[in-house]
Amino acid sequence: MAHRIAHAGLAGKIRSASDAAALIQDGMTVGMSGFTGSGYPKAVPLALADRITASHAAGNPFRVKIWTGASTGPELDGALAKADGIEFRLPYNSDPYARERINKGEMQYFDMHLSQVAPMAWQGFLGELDMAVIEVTGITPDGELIPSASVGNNKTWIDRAKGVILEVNSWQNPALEGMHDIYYGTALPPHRVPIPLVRADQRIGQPTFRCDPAKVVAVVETDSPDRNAPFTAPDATAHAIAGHLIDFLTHEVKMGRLPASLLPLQSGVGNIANAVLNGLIDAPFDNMTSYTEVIQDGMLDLLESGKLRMASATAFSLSPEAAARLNADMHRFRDKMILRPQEISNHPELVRRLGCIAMNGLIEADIYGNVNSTHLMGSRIQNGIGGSGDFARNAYLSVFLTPSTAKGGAISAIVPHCSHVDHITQDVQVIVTEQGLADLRGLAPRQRAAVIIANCAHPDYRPMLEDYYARAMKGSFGLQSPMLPGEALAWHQRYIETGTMRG
Ligand code: 0RQ
Repeated sequence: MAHRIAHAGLAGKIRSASDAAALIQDGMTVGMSGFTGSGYPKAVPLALADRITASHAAGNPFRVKIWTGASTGPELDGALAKADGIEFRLPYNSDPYARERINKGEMQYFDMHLSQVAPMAWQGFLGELDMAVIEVTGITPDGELIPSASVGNNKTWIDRAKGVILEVNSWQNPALEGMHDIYYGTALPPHRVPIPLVRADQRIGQPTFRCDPAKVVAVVETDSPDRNAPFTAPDATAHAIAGHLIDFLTHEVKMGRLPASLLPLQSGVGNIANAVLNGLIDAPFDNMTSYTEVIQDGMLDLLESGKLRMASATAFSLSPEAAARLNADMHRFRDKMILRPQEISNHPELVRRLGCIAMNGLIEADIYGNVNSTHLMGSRIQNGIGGSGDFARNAYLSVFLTPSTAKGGAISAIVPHCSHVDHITQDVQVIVTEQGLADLRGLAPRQRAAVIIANCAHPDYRPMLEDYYARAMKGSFGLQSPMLPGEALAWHQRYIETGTMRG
């Protein structure tokens, strides 16, 4: 391991995980690395959770505020939430224990656009950052840090925190060195300047994080895998959704509205996004690029097929098999991948300039094309907005993908009115379900309603939506976006009371 820590001063700061965790006090704000289950610290959060559990048992409350890049893993969010050690968390969570605490009202959760986290941390109103806990692949002889399998907000946490704890994880492949592009040119207004990136494959920064060695309070050696959740194989629904979208993209190329290599792809996480990427292997597009948040299995397959020329992201989000494949062939993949800070991978200026094709999942869409990505029945958080807002609003083409029903058909994903809105109708251009695709570009609300109900709703729910819409046309206060307020949300109330949205 010693060769991973090539800086003599920092090698002298090696401590055990529990000694490092002892430097974190009750009430502190801690910025941790980690993005979609990769590159998060594994040993210090576990040791901290043990300490918190012991402290609670002794009658001394102990809770910290946690900032991350996005979701992490069971050793971080899971362990700390189980220990009831998180008072406040930002920006994106998908851990089931933390989700439960949030929905029971036991944890404050500030769900933010991922591109805005670093700038807001610099603006200062989030408060001071007491400690950064960052996983790295190694430390160079001059004390610079070789990033791990995610970049996230690490640059900002290292710069802002009063103290830094480093976890040097020898499980991460040393050949990751050179894959990252850390841009140091961001500033707050009035000093902000254009970000000089005009192509998805461009490098504008340096491969390492700068870090003042004097700020490092402990270095912990680890050898632990990332979370790497497996993907389930795409089912018939996912294949149908992918098929509709690929037909649409093919048509757009034919009409001259997209180039034959498409435009840089942004793909959300989950099985449907993965099915779309797999479908693109056999689609008639070559020389594609991606400018996205995470590189998942499907993206790796696309790279291997030669159809995708390069992928730019802020993190990996791979199954164990894909992680092993990447690790075994890192040298070959490294030249085709760039990992950047999330304020750059998700930057609205860059998403708009590059003209990304955004493809994200949803919880529900209403008949006018507003989209709810986050709250079940309007109040229960599932994960968070993640990067979907950064991309949807600024994309060249903003697509949302979903099965037409959830919970075995008891819930329609197409509803009269979203119970919570993350993406307003202006940010939603295409909705795809296994039933079909609604191209909403250029359509006014009543035109959108007709296309969404006809093309996207499940046949079990289509008559109910048609009936509602016909009555709304008669009883609505105005006819720009016809609505019967009480009845619209009664769909959700019916599910809460009876377990089904069916009438
Ligand atoms: O819950 O497992 O308890 O049954 O929601 O749904 O079907 O597993 O779908 O994994 O594609 O996630 C929007 C959550 C979809 C995701 C969302 C229930 C359903 C299940 C999950 P159960 P599925 P997916 C860049 C992009 C926001 C962040 C984002 C997401 C659970 O895509 O988090 O886009 N997006 N980031 O049963 C009630 C409905 C429901 C419903 C689904 N209508 N009503 N429950 N569910 N629809 C990536 C990052 O930012 C990192």
